[in-house]
Amino acid sequence: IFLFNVFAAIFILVCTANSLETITSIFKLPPYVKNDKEDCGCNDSNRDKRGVEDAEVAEEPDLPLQKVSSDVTETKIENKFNFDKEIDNPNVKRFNQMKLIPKGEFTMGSNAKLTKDGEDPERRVFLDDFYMDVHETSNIEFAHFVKATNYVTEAEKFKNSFVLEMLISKETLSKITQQVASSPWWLPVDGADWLHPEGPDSNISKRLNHPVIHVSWNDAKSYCKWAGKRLPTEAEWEKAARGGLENRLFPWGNKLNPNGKYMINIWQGEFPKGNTAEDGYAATAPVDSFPPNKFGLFNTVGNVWEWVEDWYSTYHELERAHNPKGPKSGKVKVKKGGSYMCHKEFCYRYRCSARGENTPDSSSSNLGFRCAADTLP
Ligand SMILES: [Ca+2]
Ligand SMILES: [Ca+2]
Repeated sequence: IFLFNVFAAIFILVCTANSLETITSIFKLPPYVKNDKEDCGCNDSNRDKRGVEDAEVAEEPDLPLQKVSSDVTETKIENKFNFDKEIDNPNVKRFNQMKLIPKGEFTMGSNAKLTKDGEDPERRVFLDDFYMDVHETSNIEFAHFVKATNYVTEAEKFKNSFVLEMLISKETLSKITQQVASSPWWLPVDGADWLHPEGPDSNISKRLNHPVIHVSWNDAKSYCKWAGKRLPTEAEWEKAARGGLENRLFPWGNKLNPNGKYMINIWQGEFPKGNTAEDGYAATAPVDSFPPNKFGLFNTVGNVWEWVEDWYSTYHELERAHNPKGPKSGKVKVKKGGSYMCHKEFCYRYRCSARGENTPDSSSSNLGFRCAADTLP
């Protein structure tokens, strides 16, 4: 009887241990490590370096280094990429087409209160006819602008720009001494600009069809003016992105992956530790990737954030607005659409009504733009 009791006690102990493990695994928290603000820190990558502090991470990087593509760490000879030749090559695809966005009313914003960025409330907005770029401004189109005007971007003048840590080469990483306090995955990289997206040892030779990045609001304004276009207002951008659908989260509907299909370049996996790139891209994607919306526009949401004309405010007129242009003045400009860094748990901003803000001289590795126009240039 004694031996039976001992075996029974052991049996019960083992069973309890197993069930405890099962119970623990059922209630196990998801593998997300959220930051305080539950966002990607995209609004922190400002030129005024709000909150930039010495980077401990620069000496002992604990995040895995991940290459975007083979050209990130190409040799210095290849970095002397000369785009003059490329832009005269008739085989290099252009991305400067526009589509008419027909006049009419739409519902702007959202009542869902998914962020504190001032998306709410929903309001009716009327817009006249306007034209919108089909694609985000690509490197090849920006190269045409620079060749014609010798324009120097603000990132080139300041000699640095913000880059997502995991895209930076080991060599460049070893030279960085600062980071953004509230979003330590943003590092100011000396020599990062539109021609060198991850710093001096990177180039765009294989990314001519990708969106131009490291461009400030001021740079975007200059480009659009040169092209005979202008920046869209926030209302124009949002109407164009919605593609004629009312009250939908995304340009194609409410399901992120309809029929299991990837429609957008965002982040998969744990942010900011690792991007599994199940949609095919760990950083920027070509501007004509993924299906277009019903207006024929590509990558409005996702891929890169896009500057718009408006100053940022969370206050909105509730009365039906006619071609609204936003506040008369401000300190930061609105950006729309989210980027390849967006993840639902951190930065649920890859939606039509979502918005962000940065100072007009800021630039980063996930921020670009597209132009609008009243008449075709
Ligand atoms: Ca992606
Ligand atoms: Ca975009």
